[in-house]
Amino acid sequence: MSQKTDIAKTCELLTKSGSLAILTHKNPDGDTLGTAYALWHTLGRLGIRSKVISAREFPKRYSVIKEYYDLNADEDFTPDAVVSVDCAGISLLPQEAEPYRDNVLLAIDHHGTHKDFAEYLLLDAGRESCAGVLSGIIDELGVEWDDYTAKCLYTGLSTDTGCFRYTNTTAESLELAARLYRYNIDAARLNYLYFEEKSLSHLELEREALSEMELYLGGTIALMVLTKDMLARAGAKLNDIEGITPIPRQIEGVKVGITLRELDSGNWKGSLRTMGEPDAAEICRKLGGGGHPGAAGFECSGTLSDIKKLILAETAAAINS
Ligand SMILES: [Mn+2]
Repeated sequence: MSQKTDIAKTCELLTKSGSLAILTHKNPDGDTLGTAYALWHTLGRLGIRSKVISAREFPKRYSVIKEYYDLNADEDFTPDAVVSVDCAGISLLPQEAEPYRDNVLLAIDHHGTHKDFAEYLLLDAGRESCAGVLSGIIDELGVEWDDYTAKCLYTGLSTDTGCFRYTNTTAESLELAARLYRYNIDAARLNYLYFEEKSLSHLELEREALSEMELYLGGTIALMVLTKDMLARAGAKLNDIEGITPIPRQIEGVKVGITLRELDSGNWKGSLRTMGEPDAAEICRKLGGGGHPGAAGFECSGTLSDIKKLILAETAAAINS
């Protein structure tokens, strides 16, 4: 059981450590990366050494914040303590975090479905992004923001809110965005990279997935499947898949958009998107996953047809309840 903690105690934990490892979740997204790099940068300004531990396969669109880290980070030390950001459970840590996973001192998170694994937990489930949670920590630490801090925080804030379009976007999100716009972040360019640019492979994959998309329950559920074969045909890497999961929900009348993707391990990863109602996290929890009301996921083994039946039954039950 994690001990719930507040921002003051979080700052104490962060600053009393001589050096830190910062863990992101696997299949890293803009929020976990933006938060991790902003935390690394902030600690550095306090004279505390840290390094970001993330999956080796890095989403190319975020190189815009990684480049600065790669140029300036000094990873040649053994950390005294470990902190995770935006990670809702120990099973969501990447392989690269293996040496650290049993000794996580502090988890900073915003997932309502967080499953305890760290000694201390700072959880703000009402916050749109982990970057938003971190923005309060940086202020409490008394560290001034700079352009890089702002770029990292904007990356987390904008990607977790779908560029301020999802139901988790609040007045507080937009206030944070307004503050970030006062720095030199070139938001238009970041928005292009995060929300518009697609590789040709991505579009090939999208075309094939769209042609086989299925509708259920009077058109209220749309289900899209991405198999390993489809990825291979399109020449798509993990990098190319980001941004594909919101597609099924874009169809008029669809309440729940489901994407099932075959993983290298043969397992299936499900991603659900809703308008917050029905609660995607509640549905995914039935299959051992979790997330947010508007966006959630799960991973399981089995045949595609069995998993389809399972997730469609749970989704239909949630829509009909
Ligand atoms: Mn997040």
